[in-house]
Amino acid sequence: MTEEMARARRLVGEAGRIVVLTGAGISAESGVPTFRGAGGLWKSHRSEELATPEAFARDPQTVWEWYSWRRGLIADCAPNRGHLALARLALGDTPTTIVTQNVDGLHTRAAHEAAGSAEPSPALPVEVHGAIDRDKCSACGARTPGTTSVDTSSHDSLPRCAACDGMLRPDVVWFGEALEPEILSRAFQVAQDADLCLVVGTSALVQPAASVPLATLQEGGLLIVVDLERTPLSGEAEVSLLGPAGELLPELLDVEPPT
Ligand code: BJW
Ligand code: ZN
Repeated sequence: MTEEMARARRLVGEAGRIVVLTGAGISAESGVPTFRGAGGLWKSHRSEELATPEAFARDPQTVWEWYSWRRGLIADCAPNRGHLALARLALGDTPTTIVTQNVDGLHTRAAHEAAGSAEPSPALPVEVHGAIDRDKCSACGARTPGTTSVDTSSHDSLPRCAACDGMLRPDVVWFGEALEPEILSRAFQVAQDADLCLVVGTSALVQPAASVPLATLQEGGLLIVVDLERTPLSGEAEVSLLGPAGELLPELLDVEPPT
């Protein structure tokens, strides 16, 4: 075991309350593409043409095609050892909240898998950017389970709200849109209350989510960063562990399934 890993394990063992902030990197080993970097979604797709309300207003067919493709891709993925290690941590004795920027639902699936017949709720994530498997009406805001097999062949075939006939859209947060205020304040509150923040697989470029770990630091807590590369938060971290989350998290957290 490296000295860094040993130090990080000590910090986890000593923590009274933990917050975890995850990003796309934790799901990379499950086969979900990240956004930035080599192989990232933004390499082949321009974010402003797909992940903004203006893009949806201009060309909803193209936006729906992209999200339908991603829904299908994610449906074929499963939580990896990193998601499961975090879920077991959250189901254990140290109060832990998982805050995720991911919309893929893999933390939720890991929570159910790790809990077995026990209560999964302590391991259910705070999803600050929404969930790709839900739809939201762009007119009245009603939320519904995601339309399966969206017919993107024409503008008129796109899914519509049963209540008001407005256009449905994926229930995710696009650039320029506000995050749900209650969800965002919950994320900052748990970060403030934590004495350790574990940041996993995020480039920490997208605000306001990237500032969640700063709330822990501002209250005198510590940071551990787990990522393939150094990120803007690495300089603030007590320990920076470089490598794949699916390998590092089980070693760092060393948590057994609940009996
Ligand atoms: C591994 C690994 C492995 C790989 N193991 N590691 C302040 C300053 C500047 C700009 C702003 C600001 N405040 C707001 C803004 C604007 C904007 C923003 O932040 N822009 C910056 C990019 C410049 N923010 C917003 O617009 C937000 N809204 C807002 O602030 O509204 C204000 C408002 C208030 C009131 C009224 C109206 C408005 C909204 C942001 C929404 C972000 N949405 C997306 C899309 C979600 C839907 C979808 O999935 O399609 O969220 S963008 C995308 O980025 C997605 C992600 O959640 C998010 C973060 O990405 P993440 O997770 O960090 O992924 P990557 O790919 O960037 O990084 C992966 C990391 O993993 C890397 O570090 C790899 O090394 C690592 N890795 N494999 C470990 N195996
Ligand atoms: Zn509606």
